[in-house]
Amino acid sequence: MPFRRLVFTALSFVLGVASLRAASYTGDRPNMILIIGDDQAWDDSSVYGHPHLKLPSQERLAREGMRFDRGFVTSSSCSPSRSSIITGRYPHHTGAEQLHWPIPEGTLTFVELLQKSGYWTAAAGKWHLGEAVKKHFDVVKEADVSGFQLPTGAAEAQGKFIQQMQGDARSGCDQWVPTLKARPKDKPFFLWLGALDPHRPYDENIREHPFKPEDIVIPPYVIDHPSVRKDLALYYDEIARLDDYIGRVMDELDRQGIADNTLILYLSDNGRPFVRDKTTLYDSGIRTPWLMKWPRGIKPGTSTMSVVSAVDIAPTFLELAGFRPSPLWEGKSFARLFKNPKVKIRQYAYAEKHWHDYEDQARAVRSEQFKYIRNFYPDLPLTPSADGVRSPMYREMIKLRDAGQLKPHQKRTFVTPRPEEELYDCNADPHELKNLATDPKYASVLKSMRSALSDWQKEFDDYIPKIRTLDEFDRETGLATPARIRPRPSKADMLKGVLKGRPR
Ligand SMILES: [Ca+2]
Repeated sequence: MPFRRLVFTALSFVLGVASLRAASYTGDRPNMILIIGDDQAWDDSSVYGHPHLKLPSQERLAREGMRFDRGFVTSSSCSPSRSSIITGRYPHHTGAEQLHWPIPEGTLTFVELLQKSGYWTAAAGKWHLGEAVKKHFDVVKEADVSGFQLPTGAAEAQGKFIQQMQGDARSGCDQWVPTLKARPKDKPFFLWLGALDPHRPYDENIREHPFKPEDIVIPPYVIDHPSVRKDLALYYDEIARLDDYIGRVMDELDRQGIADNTLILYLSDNGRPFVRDKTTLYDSGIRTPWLMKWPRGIKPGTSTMSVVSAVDIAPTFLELAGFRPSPLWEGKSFARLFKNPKVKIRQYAYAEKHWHDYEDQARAVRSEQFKYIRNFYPDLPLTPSADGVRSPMYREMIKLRDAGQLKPHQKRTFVTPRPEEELYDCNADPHELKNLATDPKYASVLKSMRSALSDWQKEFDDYIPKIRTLDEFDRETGLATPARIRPRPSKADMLKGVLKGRPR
């Protein structure tokens, strides 16, 4: 372990204990519920302007609470994003920055501190954080993901899933309300509620009124095709199913008479599981719907443009639970926004891209208006996640690419080399199509965004690994390569393997 990391880890332990002791509790601490959607892009919601994707529960959260218009996750990848939230650290500091790496034993989480301070802590639904932090929860009701992650053996070779969960259980949300009902009534509680929706794979007819091809909004950087509209409609169906479950949680809080002092935060771990979305550092990958309701502390029907990051959730929740601020947490509490939505919490949000089915390394910094991306492996194409490669959209795009019929923006997922630097005006160009990094008019913006990223990298000891990790799927077919083994080894085990001469 590098010396600075060692110091950090020791400091984490000391500060963790100290902040625990320093906490001053009242008998009236809020209950807190974190609901995490799985792959919902920020704008695939009527709350954020989608004309057809009507989501009554997300609308209710916004109407009865606060809508955040600049909310970002730190990784556009499931487990690294969640690991960053629960540890309150940037992905490269979690020990779990690659997809499927478990959080290492001994890692402090904000949930552990809540638990030690008297909260009842429970998780239900999608887990994806590894075994070590399960003890920070009094109860973990983990959704069965056997029909969700690609299996091994013959089914794997064919790229097929084995479905075991049936019906609404496949949402991953069916244990949310039973968990809330089972809470002890004499303590405050924290719930970590993870959905499997709207992650792939998709089923037809999960809704009484499924979305139709004409309901679909197609981003300009991908193609319009009947199979694409159908696939996106199934994704919308799952977003709507998840929305139903968010509503059931709110209804249960009302039924128990505890809604007034219960905070709900809904966000997604990353963006849309389609091409140039999930796993990328564009807004369609890292910007998330971010809705909070807490009648006692947040004025209804408010919104904020203040930039917030998912790394800010841990210090915010701990502040609300009576903990003092601590440098242990790499984000900043945004609780001040509840009283004044105009307060600036941070000038920039930061995000990281690490291996996710395929190798890549990139970092991004986002201000209220601009996005700067630094691609460290520009020789690699911007391949989507393997489930995206197997999707109808990518299959059609490969056909059109081979026929020379893709438009320039649509080719970007295949083209190498990529630019080392990208700069976008996200207000004027929300799909991030016009790279301004070489435009002299934006030289000063480029300079300040570049400095912001480099300062952050220094402050948080960021680094690019010396050795590349092998792709575990073919970039053209999305089928597994011999490098794929399950369960995926931890970061420590993979590094041990590299030292013994095994490829990584
Ligand atoms: Ca996800």
